[in-house]
Amino acid sequence: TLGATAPTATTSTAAKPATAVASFADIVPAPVSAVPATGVSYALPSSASVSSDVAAVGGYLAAILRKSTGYAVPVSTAPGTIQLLLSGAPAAVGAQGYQLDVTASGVTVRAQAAAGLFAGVQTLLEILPPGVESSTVQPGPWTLPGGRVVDYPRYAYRGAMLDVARHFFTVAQVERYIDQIARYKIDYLHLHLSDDQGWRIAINGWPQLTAHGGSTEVGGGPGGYYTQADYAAITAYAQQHYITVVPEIDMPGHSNAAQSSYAQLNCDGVAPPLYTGTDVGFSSFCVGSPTTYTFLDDVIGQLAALTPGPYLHIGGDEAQSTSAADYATFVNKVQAITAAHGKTAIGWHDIANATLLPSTIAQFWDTSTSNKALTAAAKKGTKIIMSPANHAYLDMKYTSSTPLGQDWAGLTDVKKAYDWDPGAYLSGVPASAVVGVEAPLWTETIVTSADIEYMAFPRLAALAELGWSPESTHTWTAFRTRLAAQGPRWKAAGITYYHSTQIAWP
Ligand code: TNX
Repeated sequence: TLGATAPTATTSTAAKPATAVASFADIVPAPVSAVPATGVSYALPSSASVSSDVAAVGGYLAAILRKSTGYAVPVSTAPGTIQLLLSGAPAAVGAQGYQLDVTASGVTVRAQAAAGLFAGVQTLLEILPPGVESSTVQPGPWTLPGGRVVDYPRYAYRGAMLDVARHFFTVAQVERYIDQIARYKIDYLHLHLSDDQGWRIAINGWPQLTAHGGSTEVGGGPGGYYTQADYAAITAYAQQHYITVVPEIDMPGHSNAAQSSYAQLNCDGVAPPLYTGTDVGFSSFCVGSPTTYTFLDDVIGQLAALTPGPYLHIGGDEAQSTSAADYATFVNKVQAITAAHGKTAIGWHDIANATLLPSTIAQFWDTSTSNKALTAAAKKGTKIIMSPANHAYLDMKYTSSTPLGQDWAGLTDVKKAYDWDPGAYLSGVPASAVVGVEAPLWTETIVTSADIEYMAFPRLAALAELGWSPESTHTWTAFRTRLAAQGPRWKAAGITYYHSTQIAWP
């Protein structure tokens, strides 16, 4: 059961502490089990230290604590006031779960693997006062409520997608988003690296892709691209946050930037001009030309070599300028190329119209709750990532007056983002076919990090909870309260979140 009330803070004066003690009931995503120990709390002393069986996770926690507490927070192997241990965790927590104990004498996180320790650290931070999110020293006291959390995820795939093609975002901006999504136990970052409006990843031997195809973006701005070293830096930073990058090259449509860079990728041999509008469905690689596959073998091969994770996203959406027969031919060839480079393909659910390899994963993005081709594929074993546009798309407007975003899938305020069940959403698709959820952020109207944050928060937290928390915790009224407690945290972190009127922010 979830703790309903926060234990009262013990302070030496009668004055109300500057920061109330957080409650186990406020943890987002809701944990599997959180049992408060009535009357027990633990305040970090100024001598607080971290010991960790995984040095990097200890270092991550200590760095956050140092900034906001101003304490030295050394990391050592001698038992610290906060201990992160790869021993003693219950078997049920698996590879990503953890057990967190706060007693009168200290804090212990136990896990079976480093990723579990990292997840436990996120929960630990959430039961510290909101000021812990600040990058400057805050007053404290740094009191944690006593009790035990035992926690592990519902789904293995809990994703966020950032479209760096419609508008380009720098390595630092992507890293900032990684910092933010990691706090909600997101474990995949899908980067939409190419579209009609821009090509964002350097490919050796094809320099025009970035020199020309990367030189603009929606609205005609300068665009940009990642060198292979930049991309490696992003994947490494993500790995340090236990996040796996899924790179996407969208094809056979959404391909104008590449086709504009190389005439030979067009069936008529003519390179079209760069495109900075927001229409979709007008471009297609030349499916019948061997050059197309020579090119894609280089792209997929290099991207596969650079990508530590198992997945490559091959796009496949809205190929309205590709015939049905060509589409199937193309998707089948690209799946084979992806497999030849040792990766598992993910594609937008449109790929269910081709012959899917057993390992290929389909990402559902429609607004309907039924899809014939996808249901048929699921019955043959295809696994599905759920991103229904009317619930999971972070680029939809919250209300008709939201200054950013689109509304083709409807308006999506927090309740709509939260109130659906990924496991029971698609008719005819068994719950066992669903491997997780993803919150895509398309960026036709999104230009700055503040824009990203305004669209992602609070909805990303809703999607993260759908991905992590057991279905049994799913209650809008409880979620609203939990989410409200995130407001002061986002404020302290400098995140420009949307103050939805559906939430009673403190
Ligand atoms: C549809 S959904 C798209 C994207 C757009 C998005 C805008 C999907 C797989 N494709 O190309 O950016 O809508 O909301």
